[in-house]
Amino acid sequence: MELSFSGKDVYGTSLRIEDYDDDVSSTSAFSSSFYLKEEFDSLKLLDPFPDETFEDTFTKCQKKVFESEIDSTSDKFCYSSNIDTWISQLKTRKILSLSQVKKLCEKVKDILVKESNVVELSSPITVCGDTHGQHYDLMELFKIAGEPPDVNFLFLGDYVDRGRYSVAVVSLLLALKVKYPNRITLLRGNHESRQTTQVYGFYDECFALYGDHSAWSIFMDAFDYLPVCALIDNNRLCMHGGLSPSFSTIDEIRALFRFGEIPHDGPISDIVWSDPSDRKRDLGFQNSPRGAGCMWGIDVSKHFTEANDIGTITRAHQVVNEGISLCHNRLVVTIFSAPNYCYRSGNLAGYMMLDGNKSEMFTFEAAPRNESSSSGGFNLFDKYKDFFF
Ligand SMILES: [Mn+2]
Repeated sequence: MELSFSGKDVYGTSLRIEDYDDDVSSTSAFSSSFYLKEEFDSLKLLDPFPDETFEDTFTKCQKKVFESEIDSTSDKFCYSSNIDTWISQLKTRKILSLSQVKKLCEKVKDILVKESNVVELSSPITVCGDTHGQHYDLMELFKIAGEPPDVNFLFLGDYVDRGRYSVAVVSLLLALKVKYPNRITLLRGNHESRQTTQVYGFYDECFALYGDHSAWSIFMDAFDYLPVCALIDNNRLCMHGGLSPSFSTIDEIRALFRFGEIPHDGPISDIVWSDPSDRKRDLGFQNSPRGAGCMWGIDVSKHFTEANDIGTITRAHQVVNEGISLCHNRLVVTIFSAPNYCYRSGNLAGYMMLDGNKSEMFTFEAAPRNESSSSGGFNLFDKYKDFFF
C-alpha cells in the first residue's frame, strides 16, 4: 500500500508507546515465554554448520593471494567473490560458519571504523526501522522496495532479538554492508548491545546455532563500531531512539566517542533509547518508562530542528500500527519495519523513500513463513530442547 507523505494527516495521532517489552527493568519473562514448546514444534532452522565449500574457496583464494604476492587488490577480489556467495546463502537463512562470521565482522569493522558518528547521506535513499530477526519480512521488504545496490538503504538499528532469525538477518545486512559499503548504512539500535541481547534472544540463538557464545561475542565486537546517526541531504537527522539533554547540536553528536558497549546513560544511550512524547503537557525532557533513555517534548523537537537547521528527526524504536507515524507537528517521524512484531502484534511495517524534497511512505504486511517446508534443515527444538527448558 502506498501512502503519500504530503497527504492528509492520517498519522498524526497514531504513535503508540508500545514497544512494551523493551523496558530493561521488566525483562526475562518475555524472553523465556518466547520459546514456548508449541511455537517451536513447527520451527525449523537450517543446518548451522553448513558445508565448508565457501570456506575452502576462500582459503584457496587467500593462498593464491600469498603465492602471487599481490595483497590489497587481490584481497579485495577474494572477499568480493566470497561475499556474493554468503549473501545469496543468507537470503535463504543458511547461516555462515563461525570462521566466516569472524571474517565478515573483521571486514565490517574495517568499514565502520571509518564512518563518522553521524553518517552524511544523500537521497535517493530508502529508510527502514526495526527488523528484529524477522528474516522472511526483511526479504519481503527487499522484494517490495528493491535491494542494494539498486536502491540505497538506511537501516535505523535493532536487527537482532525477538524474531527467530536474528543471526541470518544481521549476517545478511553486514554482508551487504561489506559488499556495498556506500549503498547501505547500518545504525546502532538499543538491541545491538551485550546487555539487551542476553535477555531478548540473540545470545540464546547464537548459543544454540554455534554451540557456544563465541559467535555472539564476535557480533557484539562488530556492533561496537556501528555509527549512531545519519544526516540525509543535510536536512533529516536519523537515529534509532532520539534526542538527549546531553547535546543540543549535531556537532556535539559528531564529537562523541561511540566505540564500545552502549553505556547505561548519557548521550549515546539516549540516542538509541529515547522516545518522543506526544502529550502536549510533556515539555522538555522526562524520565522514560523504559528505564533507559528519556522522553522529549514537542518544544525540544522545535528547538533542536531550528537550532540545527534541519527539517525532521527520523527514528525507529517504537511499534507503530501503521508502520510509520508522525508526531510533534510532523517534526518527528517514527518508522518500524517489523510487521506483526514478534509474530503477534498485528502491526503493519513501514519504510520511507526519500528523493530530494519528495518523500513517500510505504507499508507492508508480514510475509508468509514456510518454516515447516524448509529443506535441508534440522529442528532446533529437537536438538536443543534441553537448552531451552
Ligand atoms: Mn529499539
